[in-house]
Amino acid sequence: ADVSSLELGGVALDNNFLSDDVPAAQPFVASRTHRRESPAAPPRGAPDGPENGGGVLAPPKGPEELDASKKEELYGEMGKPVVLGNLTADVKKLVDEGWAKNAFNQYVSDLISVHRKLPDPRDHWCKEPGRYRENLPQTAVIICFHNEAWSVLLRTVHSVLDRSPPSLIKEIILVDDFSDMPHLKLQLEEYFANYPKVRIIRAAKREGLIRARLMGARYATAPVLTYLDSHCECAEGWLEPLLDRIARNKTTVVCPVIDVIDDTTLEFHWRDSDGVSVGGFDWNLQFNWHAVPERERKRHQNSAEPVWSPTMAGGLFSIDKSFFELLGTYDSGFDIWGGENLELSFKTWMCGGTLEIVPCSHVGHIFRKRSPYKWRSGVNVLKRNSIRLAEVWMDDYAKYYYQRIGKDLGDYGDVTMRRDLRNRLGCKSFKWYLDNIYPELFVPGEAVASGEVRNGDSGMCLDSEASEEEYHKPLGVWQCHMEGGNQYWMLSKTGEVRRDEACLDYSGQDVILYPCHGSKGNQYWQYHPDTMLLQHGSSKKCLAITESKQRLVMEECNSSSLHQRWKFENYDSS
Ligand code: LR7
Ligand code: MN
Repeated sequence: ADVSSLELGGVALDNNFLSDDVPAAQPFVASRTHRRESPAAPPRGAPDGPENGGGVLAPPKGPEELDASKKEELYGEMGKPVVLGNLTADVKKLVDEGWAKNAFNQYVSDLISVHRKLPDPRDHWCKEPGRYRENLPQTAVIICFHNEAWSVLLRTVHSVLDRSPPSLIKEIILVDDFSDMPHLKLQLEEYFANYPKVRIIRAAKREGLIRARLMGARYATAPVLTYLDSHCECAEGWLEPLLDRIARNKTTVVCPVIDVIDDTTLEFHWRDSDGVSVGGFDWNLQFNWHAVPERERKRHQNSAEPVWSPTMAGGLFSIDKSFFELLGTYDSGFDIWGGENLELSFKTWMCGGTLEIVPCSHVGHIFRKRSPYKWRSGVNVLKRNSIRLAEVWMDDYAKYYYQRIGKDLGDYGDVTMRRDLRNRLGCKSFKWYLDNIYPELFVPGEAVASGEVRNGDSGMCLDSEASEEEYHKPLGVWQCHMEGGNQYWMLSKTGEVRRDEACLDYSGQDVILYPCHGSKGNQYWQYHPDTMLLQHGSSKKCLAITESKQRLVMEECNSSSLHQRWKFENYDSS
């Protein structure tokens, strides 16, 4: 059915966002001779039932290609890693192709049963009698995909069917976001023909993840929506603790603990309740994980109890359908991927709901290092989505994001209807959200100085990605570009020069980036706006650029040296 012309979330879809690089629709034929064979069809007469065994893919080459010790077992059972031994050139080619298409090891996934068993990652607390309500609401499980690998998609669906009480699954809605991989065409309908709960919906053009999710919601008849990415594995007992929270309060939005499925070996790594993280974000509007803060730990007796989380990762969550609708679902002006997780997080909290991570619920997800599919050319989709988010939900705090992206907002479309929605719902302010829900976040407004940090007359600026990979490495310099990003720094009231969680740190060698610790010491800097010296607290030395202007050094302070002069883009002298 062509549902792409529907109005979603009250906002008509525009058709002009498609650009030429989006793959053209393939003729509707399933290629039977395609090398990646599909797993055996499920035994007839066992619809939706957890069948035993079966479903192991015939590997493209015999298992003699693999590590001999693996021959006897079923690959990857109980979440164990599959390690490929020495490969022939032919198999290596297949492995490489799998990586190229999916950005994970598809070859290894194809060796593993689509019904593989996983270890039970739950805390005892989760299994105590009477822990969950008797009458839990049913859910629709919505799985959107764009060109997902066959075995991975099937394993996602089977993990839902095999490890959820059948009475709680009303339907599983697979939303194909205009894939062109042949196995995702006819074969998918055929495969699920005997699974009455599984419905397949196809977008008539590439909608992107966010509008695909909205399509799925349109078709759902259950009172609760549960979203999963298309490369997940639900662990034993994952669903009941999620639905229980919603049964108790419809405005609670819940996320499972997201366990890591290794992209190379497909090993399932689960973390116990003590290792649970909550979601946050930084002023690039990027999602990040944090340890459960002290104030939140104190609210609980047991680490398996649901914890409040400022944000969600985005892909895996359950929400009451009517609450989702009340919140205006997603901004359907969001394209492809990104930003929607923060949108839903902010408005859940700001408009009267609660966002939780539920440690009793575990779902594995294959984390990838790159995105294997095509994005729109010529538009920075993520930036555009984030600007829409900031414009509607972040009030005056939007400016801190804009400082990061160089202040050029470009065309982000019309957000009037989203603002109307917020007003209609009478949601709280972003300041309220920061003060009450995410007090750990460093707010740039509390900074004494911010922006680029420009050296004397060299045209060079302090520059680093400031990601975790950059920690412990010397801080770099680069030509000033006035676009924020890697050149955006803040000087905090307590004397840190920082970006998000990374602080300039000097312990006698190089000036490096190090996680901010808040106890001054090697991270304490004094800026003298009159002389423009940036002086290190404990060593009393000053930051300087080398003669060659390629590196930073610490020198005895000398206010007449241009090499030691640093100008913060914005300095608040008050
Ligand atoms: O155009 C697209 N259409 C789609 O249907 C692009 C993607 N998709 C599908 C895709 O097949 C996949 O199932 O959307 C899903 C998410 O895309 P991924 O898996 O390529 O990205 P990701 O795992 O990095 O996505 C995380 O961030 C996204 C931001 O928009 C979404 O919120 C994802 O759901 C989210 N995934 C998770 O939260 C799982 C944990 C990752 C973390 C942290
Ligand atoms: Mn994903």
